[in-house]
Amino acid sequence: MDLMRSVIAGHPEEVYSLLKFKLGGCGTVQTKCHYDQMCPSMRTCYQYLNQTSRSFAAVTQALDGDLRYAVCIFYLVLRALDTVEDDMTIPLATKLDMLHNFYTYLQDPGWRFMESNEKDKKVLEDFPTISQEFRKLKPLYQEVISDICRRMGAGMAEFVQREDVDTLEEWNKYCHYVAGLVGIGLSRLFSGSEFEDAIVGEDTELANSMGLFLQKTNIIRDYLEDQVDGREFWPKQVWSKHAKKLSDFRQPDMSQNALWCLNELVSNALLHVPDVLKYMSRLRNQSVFNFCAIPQVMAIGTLARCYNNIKVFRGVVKIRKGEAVKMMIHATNMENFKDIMRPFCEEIANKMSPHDPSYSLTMETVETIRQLTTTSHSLTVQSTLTPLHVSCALVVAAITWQYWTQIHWIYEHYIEWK
Ligand code: IN0
Repeated sequence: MDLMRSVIAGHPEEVYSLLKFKLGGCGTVQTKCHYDQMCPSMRTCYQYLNQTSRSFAAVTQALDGDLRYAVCIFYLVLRALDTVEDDMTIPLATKLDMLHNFYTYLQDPGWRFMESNEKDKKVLEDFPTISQEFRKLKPLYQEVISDICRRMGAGMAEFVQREDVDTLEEWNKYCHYVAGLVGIGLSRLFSGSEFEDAIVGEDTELANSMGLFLQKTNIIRDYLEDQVDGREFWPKQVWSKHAKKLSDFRQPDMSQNALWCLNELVSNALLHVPDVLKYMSRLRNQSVFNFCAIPQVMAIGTLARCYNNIKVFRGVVKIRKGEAVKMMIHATNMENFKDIMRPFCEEIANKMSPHDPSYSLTMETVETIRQLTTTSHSLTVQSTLTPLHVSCALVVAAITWQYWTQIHWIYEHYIEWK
């Protein structure tokens, strides 16, 4: 299905990336974990990580040394905290108490929460397994994770009592709590592992931008899903210029207003790209680079797809699997990272209209990103295949795909946790 989607969309070169990825030839996300050598509780943690996010789990498990355990536990602990924040069935007073005290539960071997109705409730129900592994991490990692949980829990408590997000300043603040702090924590883990220089952990501004760029992209993309669930994360300062209520953007006669608001928010998110590029250029360790690069290239791809796209208000906007895999495989060094970013920036530039109220701000940012991402080579020149070559390759690909799908099914059901 993914193969066909890439071909239909006029991107047969993605077929090669999809096959390479599916056949396991992708070093970026190849796991270095040996489950058989792990204690049962750590194995369970990896199981939870794999259940919550497959592609993120793969790059996490490819991290070097003890960093992979620290990041896995950090992710699960954050998932648990996030699950508390999201659960609308928890009474407000209980929720506030839990958010403020969450970091103390890391030291309590018996703490668990059995009353959640959320899809990831397992991480709360089996929190003792996660906290047990947390307490085995080296003290420096424990301090970082605990500190981030304390600050994030307090920040979430502040926002849980509000209906919506008012100003752009507040939008930045909310995104700082739920994602910027993740960037700050991860960066301190990277430096603490000594795989990265101290400056990576010390420069909290850049680390914060890494998280803000991801979170703003999620918020922009998830407009409809959040509306359906009764949540609003788009900042009022921006949407109130174009509508009386945020939900108005769902009306067909509000399309132009909806797009102007959307474009202004995309433009705001793009402001973080220069910081993202600077942060990425400081990374020295290959596994850390891959881990950080993948979500960022997915985000710029998603933003480019969302820009001026009415489908944001009608359904789900996603990048093709083939495109995502191609990016995952290539995002392994700074030159390639820029080569992936730049065409998305051009995709936005091509969709811009001078009638758009945020045109000049977007143009300015796009121009800055253009300058920062200009490199000596480009991904597009790599494709020198003739149409005949491509057609033959597609036939071979389709046959291999069928064969592989069957083999992989057997593999996944038999071998995974043995
Ligand atoms: C993340 C981030 C993440 C990874 C690498 C470096 C980062 C630096 C700063 C901030 C966050 C960083 O990545 C994940 C990616 C992810 O989960 N992707 C999903 C797809 C999706 O659309 O949700 C997948 O299934 O692969 C991420 O989104 N967040 C996250 C959470 C914890 C950690 Cl340790 C790292 C969530 C968020 C809110 C953006 C911070």
